[in-house]
Amino acid sequence: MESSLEIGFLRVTEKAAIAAARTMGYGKRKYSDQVAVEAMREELNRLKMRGTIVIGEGERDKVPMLYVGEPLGRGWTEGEIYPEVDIAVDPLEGTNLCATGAPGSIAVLAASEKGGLLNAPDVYMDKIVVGPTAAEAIDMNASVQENLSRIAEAFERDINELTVIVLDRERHHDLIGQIREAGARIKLISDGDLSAGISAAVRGTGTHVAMGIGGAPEGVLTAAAMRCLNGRMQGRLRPLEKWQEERLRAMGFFDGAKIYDTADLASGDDIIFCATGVTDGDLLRGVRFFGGGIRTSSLFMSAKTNTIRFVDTIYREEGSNLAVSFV
Ligand code: VTB
Repeated sequence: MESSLEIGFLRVTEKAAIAAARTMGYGKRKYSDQVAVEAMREELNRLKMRGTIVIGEGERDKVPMLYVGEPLGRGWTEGEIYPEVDIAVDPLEGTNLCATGAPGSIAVLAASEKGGLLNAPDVYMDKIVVGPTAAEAIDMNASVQENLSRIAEAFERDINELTVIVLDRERHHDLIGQIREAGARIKLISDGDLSAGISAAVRGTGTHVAMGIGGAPEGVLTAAAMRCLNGRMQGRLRPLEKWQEERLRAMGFFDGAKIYDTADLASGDDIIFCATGVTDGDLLRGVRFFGGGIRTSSLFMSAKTNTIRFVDTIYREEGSNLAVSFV
Protein backbone atom coordinates (compact mmCIF):
# COMPACT_ATOMS: atom_id res chain seq x y z
CA MET A 1 0.00 0.00 0.00
CA GLU A 2 1.27 3.44 -0.82
CA SER A 3 2.67 5.33 2.11
CA SER A 4 0.61 8.43 1.27
CA LEU A 5 -2.41 6.20 1.60
CA GLU A 6 -1.27 5.00 5.01
CA ILE A 7 -0.90 8.53 6.33
CA GLY A 8 -4.28 9.24 4.80
CA PHE A 9 -5.82 6.48 6.93
CA LEU A 10 -4.40 8.09 10.02
CA ARG A 11 -6.10 11.34 9.11
CA VAL A 12 -9.37 9.45 8.67
CA THR A 13 -9.52 8.30 12.30
CA GLU A 14 -8.12 11.61 13.56
CA LYS A 15 -10.87 13.58 11.83
CA ALA A 16 -13.58 11.18 12.98
CA ALA A 17 -12.30 11.37 16.56
CA ILE A 18 -12.21 15.17 16.48
CA ALA A 19 -15.77 15.37 15.14
CA ALA A 20 -17.05 12.96 17.80
CA ALA A 21 -15.07 14.60 20.60
CA ARG A 22 -16.73 17.94 19.91
CA THR A 23 -19.99 16.28 20.99
CA MET A 24 -18.57 14.68 24.14
CA GLY A 25 -21.02 14.72 27.00
CA TYR A 26 -23.97 15.91 24.90
CA GLY A 27 -25.81 12.76 25.91
CA LYS A 28 -26.63 12.03 22.27
CA ARG A 29 -24.86 8.88 21.26
CA LYS A 30 -26.46 8.63 17.83
CA TYR A 31 -25.51 12.18 17.01
CA SER A 32 -21.94 11.57 18.15
CA ASP A 33 -21.80 8.52 15.90
CA GLN A 34 -23.29 10.38 12.97
CA VAL A 35 -20.72 13.18 13.01
CA ALA A 36 -17.91 10.63 13.25
CA VAL A 37 -19.38 8.70 10.30
CA GLU A 38 -19.66 11.84 8.17
CA ALA A 39 -16.12 12.98 8.97
CA MET A 40 -14.73 9.53 8.28
CA ARG A 41 -16.52 9.18 4.98
CA GLU A 42 -15.40 12.59 3.79
CA GLU A 43 -11.74 11.80 4.54
CA LEU A 44 -11.95 8.31 3.03
CA ASN A 45 -13.28 9.80 -0.18
CA ARG A 46 -10.19 12.01 -0.48
CA LEU A 47 -7.82 9.05 -0.62
CA LYS A 48 -6.14 7.71 -3.73
CA MET A 49 -7.66 4.24 -3.63
CA ARG A 50 -10.52 2.13 -4.83
CA GLY A 51 -11.82 1.35 -1.38
CA THR A 52 -14.75 -0.85 -0.43
CA ILE A 53 -16.34 -1.01 3.00
CA VAL A 54 -16.43 -4.60 4.28
CA ILE A 55 -17.33 -3.71 7.84
CA GLY A 56 -19.18 -0.49 8.43
CA GLU A 57 -22.33 0.97 9.86
CA GLY A 58 -24.68 -1.67 8.48
CA GLU A 59 -26.43 -2.86 5.35
CA ARG A 60 -26.97 -0.59 2.37
CA ASP A 61 -30.76 -0.49 2.69
CA LYS A 62 -30.52 0.46 6.37
CA VAL A 63 -27.81 3.13 6.57
CA PRO A 64 -26.93 5.96 4.21
CA MET A 65 -23.20 6.06 4.82
CA LEU A 66 -20.33 3.64 5.30
CA TYR A 67 -22.60 0.74 4.45
CA VAL A 68 -21.13 -2.64 3.60
CA GLY A 69 -20.16 -2.59 -0.06
CA GLU A 70 -19.93 1.22 -0.31
CA PRO A 71 -17.21 2.30 -2.73
CA LEU A 72 -14.95 5.01 -1.32
CA GLY A 73 -11.94 6.92 -2.56
CA ARG A 74 -10.87 8.77 -5.69
CA GLY A 75 -10.08 5.60 -7.62
CA TRP A 76 -13.72 5.06 -8.53
CA THR A 77 -14.12 8.39 -10.25
CA GLU A 78 -10.66 9.35 -11.50
CA GLY A 79 -9.08 7.52 -14.37
CA GLU A 80 -5.89 6.74 -12.41
CA ILE A 81 -5.09 3.21 -11.32
CA TYR A 82 -5.26 3.34 -7.58
CA PRO A 83 -4.98 0.29 -5.31
CA GLU A 84 -8.01 -1.77 -4.38
CA VAL A 85 -8.46 -1.74 -0.64
CA ASP A 86 -10.96 -3.37 1.70
CA ILE A 87 -11.87 -1.22 4.65
CA ALA A 88 -13.38 -2.02 8.05
CA VAL A 89 -14.47 0.88 10.22
CA ASP A 90 -15.98 1.69 13.56
CA PRO A 91 -16.19 5.48 13.34
CA LEU A 92 -17.08 5.76 17.02
CA GLU A 93 -16.45 2.66 19.10
CA GLY A 94 -18.20 3.30 22.40
CA THR A 95 -20.89 5.82 21.43
CA ASN A 96 -22.25 5.82 25.00
CA LEU A 97 -18.80 6.52 26.39
CA CYS A 98 -18.47 9.58 24.19
CA ALA A 99 -22.01 10.74 24.94
CA THR A 100 -21.27 10.67 28.67
CA GLY A 101 -17.62 11.71 28.56
CA ALA A 102 -16.56 8.34 29.96
CA PRO A 103 -13.11 6.92 29.16
CA GLY A 104 -12.33 4.54 26.31
CA SER A 105 -14.12 5.72 23.16
CA ILE A 106 -12.05 5.59 19.97
CA ALA A 107 -12.38 6.04 16.20
CA VAL A 108 -11.12 2.96 14.36
CA LEU A 109 -10.19 1.82 10.87
CA ALA A 110 -8.52 -1.28 9.47
CA ALA A 111 -7.57 -1.73 5.84
CA SER A 112 -6.12 -4.53 3.76
CA GLU A 113 -5.67 -5.73 0.24
CA LYS A 114 -8.84 -7.19 -1.26
CA GLY A 115 -10.30 -10.08 0.72
CA GLY A 116 -8.03 -9.62 3.73
CA LEU A 117 -10.73 -8.84 6.31
CA LEU A 118 -13.69 -11.12 7.03
CA ASN A 119 -17.02 -9.62 6.12
CA ALA A 120 -18.47 -10.58 9.49
CA PRO A 121 -22.21 -10.38 10.07
CA ASP A 122 -23.47 -7.93 12.64
CA VAL A 123 -24.15 -10.51 15.32
CA TYR A 124 -22.41 -11.26 18.60
CA MET A 125 -19.11 -13.04 18.96
CA ASP A 126 -17.62 -14.82 21.94
CA LYS A 127 -14.01 -13.66 22.17
CA ILE A 128 -10.74 -14.17 23.93
CA VAL A 129 -7.93 -11.72 23.21
CA VAL A 130 -4.33 -11.69 24.42
CA GLY A 131 -1.01 -10.14 23.48
CA PRO A 132 2.11 -11.92 22.21
CA THR A 133 3.16 -13.06 25.70
CA ALA A 134 0.15 -15.36 26.03
CA ALA A 135 -0.61 -15.98 22.35
CA GLU A 136 0.08 -19.71 22.60
CA ALA A 137 -1.77 -20.08 25.88
CA ILE A 138 -5.36 -19.59 24.79
CA ASP A 139 -7.85 -22.18 23.61
CA MET A 140 -11.53 -21.40 23.33
CA ASN A 141 -12.38 -25.06 23.74
CA ALA A 142 -10.76 -25.17 27.15
CA SER A 143 -12.38 -23.93 30.36
CA VAL A 144 -11.98 -20.39 31.71
CA GLN A 145 -9.91 -21.81 34.57
CA GLU A 146 -7.61 -23.61 32.18
CA ASN A 147 -7.15 -20.58 29.95
CA LEU A 148 -6.37 -18.36 32.90
CA SER A 149 -3.84 -20.75 34.40
CA ARG A 150 -2.06 -21.07 31.07
CA ILE A 151 -2.08 -17.30 30.57
CA ALA A 152 -0.74 -16.82 34.10
CA GLU A 153 2.02 -19.32 33.39
CA ALA A 154 2.92 -17.44 30.19
CA PHE A 155 3.19 -14.23 32.20
CA GLU A 156 5.21 -16.08 34.86
CA ARG A 157 2.82 -15.10 37.63
CA ASP A 158 -0.06 -16.39 39.69
CA ILE A 159 -3.62 -16.25 38.44
CA ASN A 160 -4.47 -13.68 41.11
CA GLU A 161 -1.96 -11.36 39.48
CA LEU A 162 -3.87 -11.36 36.19
CA THR A 163 -6.53 -8.82 35.26
CA VAL A 164 -9.28 -9.84 32.84
CA ILE A 165 -11.38 -7.21 31.05
CA VAL A 166 -15.04 -8.08 30.60
CA LEU A 167 -18.01 -6.13 29.29
CA ASP A 168 -20.41 -5.52 32.15
CA ARG A 169 -23.44 -7.39 30.82
CA GLU A 170 -25.98 -9.78 32.28
CA ARG A 171 -24.93 -12.39 29.69
CA HIS A 172 -21.51 -12.54 31.39
CA HIS A 173 -22.88 -13.63 34.75
CA ASP A 174 -21.43 -17.16 34.44
CA LEU A 175 -18.17 -16.03 32.86
CA ILE A 176 -17.56 -13.54 35.66
CA GLY A 177 -18.31 -16.25 38.21
CA GLN A 178 -15.80 -18.58 36.59
CA ILE A 179 -13.10 -15.90 36.46
CA ARG A 180 -13.66 -15.09 40.12
CA GLU A 181 -13.54 -18.74 41.03
CA ALA A 182 -10.23 -19.09 39.16
CA GLY A 183 -8.97 -16.21 41.28
CA ALA A 184 -8.15 -13.58 38.65
CA ARG A 185 -8.92 -9.89 39.04
CA ILE A 186 -11.59 -8.38 36.81
CA LYS A 187 -12.02 -5.00 35.21
CA LEU A 188 -15.65 -4.55 34.19
CA ILE A 189 -16.25 -2.02 31.47
CA SER A 190 -19.55 -0.56 30.34
CA ASP A 191 -18.64 -0.56 26.64
CA GLY A 192 -15.82 -0.93 24.15
CA ASP A 193 -14.44 -4.46 23.96
CA LEU A 194 -12.32 -3.49 20.96
CA SER A 195 -10.15 -1.03 22.87
CA ALA A 196 -10.23 -3.52 25.75
CA GLY A 197 -8.72 -6.20 23.52
CA ILE A 198 -6.00 -3.87 22.30
CA SER A 199 -5.14 -2.83 25.87
CA ALA A 200 -4.91 -6.46 26.91
CA ALA A 201 -2.39 -7.06 24.10
CA VAL A 202 -0.09 -4.23 25.16
CA ARG A 203 2.22 -4.62 28.18
CA GLY A 204 2.02 -1.96 30.85
CA THR A 205 -1.72 -1.34 30.62
CA GLY A 206 -2.36 -3.50 33.66
CA THR A 207 -4.72 -5.84 31.80
CA HIS A 208 -3.80 -9.23 30.38
CA VAL A 209 -6.76 -10.76 28.60
CA ALA A 210 -10.15 -9.65 27.31
CA MET A 211 -12.96 -12.20 27.46
CA GLY A 212 -16.65 -12.37 26.67
CA ILE A 213 -19.35 -11.69 24.13
CA GLY A 214 -19.32 -8.49 22.08
CA GLY A 215 -19.90 -7.51 18.48
CA ALA A 216 -18.51 -9.68 15.66
CA PRO A 217 -17.56 -6.63 13.53
CA GLU A 218 -15.54 -5.31 16.49
CA GLY A 219 -13.98 -8.79 16.60
CA VAL A 220 -12.63 -8.44 13.06
CA LEU A 221 -11.18 -5.03 13.90
CA THR A 222 -9.62 -6.49 17.05
CA ALA A 223 -8.10 -9.30 14.98
CA ALA A 224 -6.63 -6.76 12.55
CA ALA A 225 -5.00 -5.03 15.52
CA MET A 226 -3.70 -8.39 16.80
CA ARG A 227 -2.09 -9.09 13.41
CA CYS A 228 -0.13 -5.85 13.82
CA LEU A 229 0.69 -6.38 17.51
CA ASN A 230 1.48 -10.06 17.15
CA GLY A 231 -1.24 -10.83 19.61
CA ARG A 232 -3.98 -13.41 19.24
CA MET A 233 -7.70 -13.55 19.20
CA GLN A 234 -10.11 -16.43 19.01
CA GLY A 235 -13.80 -15.92 18.37
CA ARG A 236 -16.99 -17.90 17.88
CA LEU A 237 -20.08 -16.36 16.32
CA ARG A 238 -22.88 -16.21 18.87
CA PRO A 239 -26.29 -15.30 17.53
CA LEU A 240 -28.20 -14.43 20.69
CA GLU A 241 -31.46 -13.61 19.00
CA LYS A 242 -33.56 -15.27 16.32
CA TRP A 243 -32.93 -12.58 13.69
CA GLN A 244 -29.21 -13.01 14.22
CA GLU A 245 -29.46 -16.72 13.45
CA GLU A 246 -31.34 -15.93 10.27
CA ARG A 247 -28.80 -13.27 9.36
CA LEU A 248 -25.96 -15.75 9.78
CA ARG A 249 -27.58 -18.33 7.56
CA ALA A 250 -28.43 -15.69 4.93
CA MET A 251 -24.76 -14.70 4.84
CA GLY A 252 -23.60 -18.29 4.49
CA PHE A 253 -22.30 -18.85 8.01
CA PHE A 254 -23.58 -22.33 8.84
CA ASP A 255 -21.01 -23.76 11.21
CA GLY A 256 -22.01 -22.44 14.63
CA ALA A 257 -19.16 -24.22 16.39
CA LYS A 258 -16.35 -22.82 14.23
CA ILE A 259 -13.61 -21.07 16.09
CA TYR A 260 -12.11 -18.20 14.16
CA ASP A 261 -8.48 -17.50 14.89
CA THR A 262 -6.72 -14.19 14.29
CA ALA A 263 -5.81 -14.94 10.68
CA ASP A 264 -9.29 -16.26 9.84
CA LEU A 265 -10.74 -12.91 10.81
CA ALA A 266 -7.96 -10.75 9.38
CA SER A 267 -6.10 -12.78 6.78
CA GLY A 268 -4.50 -10.01 4.70
CA ASP A 269 -0.73 -9.56 4.27
CA ASP A 270 -0.99 -5.83 4.05
CA ILE A 271 -3.03 -4.90 7.08
CA ILE A 272 -3.16 -1.40 8.45
CA PHE A 273 -4.82 -0.63 11.76
CA CYS A 274 -5.46 2.80 13.00
CA ALA A 275 -7.27 4.12 16.09
CA THR A 276 -7.55 7.62 17.53
CA GLY A 277 -8.70 8.35 21.08
CA VAL A 278 -11.95 10.29 21.42
CA THR A 279 -12.13 10.28 25.22
CA ASP A 280 -9.11 9.41 27.41
CA GLY A 281 -8.36 5.70 27.61
CA ASP A 282 -5.79 3.16 28.86
CA LEU A 283 -3.73 3.49 25.72
CA LEU A 284 -4.73 6.69 23.97
CA ARG A 285 -5.52 10.17 25.19
CA GLY A 286 -8.74 11.79 24.11
CA VAL A 287 -8.95 14.75 21.74
CA ARG A 288 -7.86 18.03 23.32
CA PHE A 289 -9.07 21.39 22.07
CA PHE A 290 -7.05 24.57 22.56
CA GLY A 291 -7.55 28.11 21.39
CA GLY A 292 -5.91 27.85 17.98
CA GLY A 293 -5.47 24.10 17.69
CA ILE A 294 -6.44 20.51 18.38
CA ARG A 295 -4.32 17.60 19.57
CA THR A 296 -5.02 13.92 18.96
CA SER A 297 -3.43 10.69 20.10
CA SER A 298 -3.44 7.64 17.82
CA LEU A 299 -2.17 4.12 17.41
CA PHE A 300 -1.12 3.52 13.83
CA MET A 301 0.18 0.07 12.88
CA SER A 302 1.13 -1.99 9.85
CA ALA A 303 1.40 -5.77 9.82
CA LYS A 304 3.41 -5.72 6.61
CA THR A 305 6.11 -3.29 7.66
CA ASN A 306 5.90 -4.48 11.27
CA THR A 307 5.60 -1.00 12.65
CA ILE A 308 3.63 0.22 15.62
CA ARG A 309 3.43 3.95 15.98
CA PHE A 310 1.96 6.03 18.75
CA VAL A 311 1.18 9.25 16.93
CA ASP A 312 0.60 12.58 18.61
CA THR A 313 -0.78 15.08 16.10
CA ILE A 314 -1.40 18.77 16.42
CA TYR A 315 -3.76 20.42 13.98
CA ARG A 316 -3.01 24.11 14.06
CA GLU A 317 -5.74 26.45 12.97
CA GLU A 318 -4.87 28.69 10.09
CA GLY A 319 -3.07 31.81 11.26
CA SER A 320 -2.83 30.47 14.80
CA ASN A 321 0.28 31.26 16.81
CA LEU A 322 -0.39 28.35 19.15
CA ALA A 323 2.83 27.32 20.87
CA VAL A 324 3.34 23.56 20.87
CA SER A 325 3.65 22.13 24.33
CA PHE A 326 5.72 19.07 25.09
CA VAL A 327 3.04 17.30 27.11
C1 VTB B 1 -20.53 -4.68 21.60
C2 VTB B 1 -19.07 -4.39 21.79
C3 VTB B 1 -18.76 -2.92 21.55
O1 VTB B 1 -21.04 -2.40 22.12
O2 VTB B 1 -20.86 -4.55 20.23
C4 VTB B 1 -21.37 -3.73 22.43
O3 VTB B 1 -18.31 -5.17 20.90
C5 VTB B 1 -22.84 -3.91 22.25
O4 VTB B 1 -23.22 -4.90 23.13
O5 VTB B 1 -17.43 -2.65 21.87
P1 VTB B 1 -24.66 -4.86 23.81
O6 VTB B 1 -25.63 -5.16 22.71
O7 VTB B 1 -24.60 -5.87 24.85
O8 VTB B 1 -24.85 -3.46 24.36
C6 VTB B 1 -19.70 -2.01 22.34
O9 VTB B 1 -19.43 -2.13 23.73
C7 VTB B 1 -19.51 -0.55 21.96
O10 VTB B 1 -19.85 -0.32 20.64
